[in-house]
Amino acid sequence: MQLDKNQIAQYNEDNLAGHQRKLSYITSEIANSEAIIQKLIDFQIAIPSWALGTGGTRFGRFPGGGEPRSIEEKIEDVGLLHALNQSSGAISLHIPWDIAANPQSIKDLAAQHGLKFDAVNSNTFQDQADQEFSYKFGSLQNVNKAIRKQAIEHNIEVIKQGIELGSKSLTVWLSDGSCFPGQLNFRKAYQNTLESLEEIYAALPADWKLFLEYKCAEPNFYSTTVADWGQSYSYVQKLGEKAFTLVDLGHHLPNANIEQIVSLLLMDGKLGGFHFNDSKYGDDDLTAGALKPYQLFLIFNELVEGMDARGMNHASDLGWMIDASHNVKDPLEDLLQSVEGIMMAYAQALSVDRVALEEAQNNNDVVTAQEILQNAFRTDVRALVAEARLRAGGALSPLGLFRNLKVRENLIKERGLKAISTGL
Ligand code: PSV
Ligand code: MN
Repeated sequence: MQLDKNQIAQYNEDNLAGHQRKLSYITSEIANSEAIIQKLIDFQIAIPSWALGTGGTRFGRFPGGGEPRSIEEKIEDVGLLHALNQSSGAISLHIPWDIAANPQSIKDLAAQHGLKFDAVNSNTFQDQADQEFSYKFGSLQNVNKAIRKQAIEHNIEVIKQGIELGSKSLTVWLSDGSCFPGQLNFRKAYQNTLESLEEIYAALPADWKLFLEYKCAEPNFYSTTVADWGQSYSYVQKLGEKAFTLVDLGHHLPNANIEQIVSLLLMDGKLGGFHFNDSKYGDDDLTAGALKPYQLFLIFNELVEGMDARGMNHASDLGWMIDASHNVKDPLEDLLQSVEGIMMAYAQALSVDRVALEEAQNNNDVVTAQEILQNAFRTDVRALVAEARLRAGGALSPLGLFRNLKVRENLIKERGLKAISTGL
């Protein structure tokens, strides 16, 4: 299914008066609203190819129908999101869940939808039917050199596929670790992993980045070989200037101060990018901003401050991606909600009065500092985000138009009720 520009224009026309009323109020409240709108237009959040279908638990899976059955249909789905919000202009592939048999035609198809290829993701956390050795006891950390070699070669193959598609980064997430005390020599597991990563790093093109994602637990529940930002940082520092830590918001122990982690990684030039989601108990649970929107805002507050301090381009100098998977919502609707949540946190962070905040911090005026942040967070910036979409050619309310045009019903008609997407 492809959206017609006229349908979007008509929908916007019908909803314009209400929007303009809200916009004129917020622009009178926020001094730099025009600059914020411009930054929002530039900001793109990549959609993971595995989030387009239902999933997310190791128990039942309850597909709602019309899921994309091929990489082409996944691109079509991201194209739909991008047409609606003009902020989802990239797709991140997970290999081998998504293999582009004919990279040039896949690249052309993506370009038709205005999409680029974001980071490519390797997968050594599952065994594939045709692979020689099992990853049951780890991949890059494995005590067996031949298994490590197989995992290294897979990552190099993923880089090659990424090159053909125009990706510029590889994300490595390892499920490596141990389930029981005594199973693993931590030091040897670290050293094997480092050596393996060095070989992968050596295969990176000059203009590529390697993102090393960490996760505190699951599927191993005693130790994880890249468990937290400190461990990821230790690896990426040794690897070199093209290696960075990737922060997935769902991968921390409870109450971790993620905004502080972000700030310090950024300060040291070692923050590579994000996997956005929200989380109460486990991994990739919830829509970004669904549960802890203040935390998401505080993270963006550090990002804006830290990126500006280093003269970085907000839109292009870090990798921005969603990583979520849900069982009970329409995946496309959920992704629209996530993008909206992220955009709102970003817009609020852009509206923080940095001069006043710095002054409050220098005067140890804790109350004023807190007020400044809370005021920004409590400001309803939805009209600014909608205005950015409107100017970029998207819909005033992507979710509203999605329902209005019965997009899911159409996808079910095209693909069938039993169409199921690859992924977890
Ligand atoms: C692991 O939980 C993870 O966050 C990694 O990013 C994987 O690539 C993705 O989820 C798989 O769903
Ligand atoms: Mn992730």
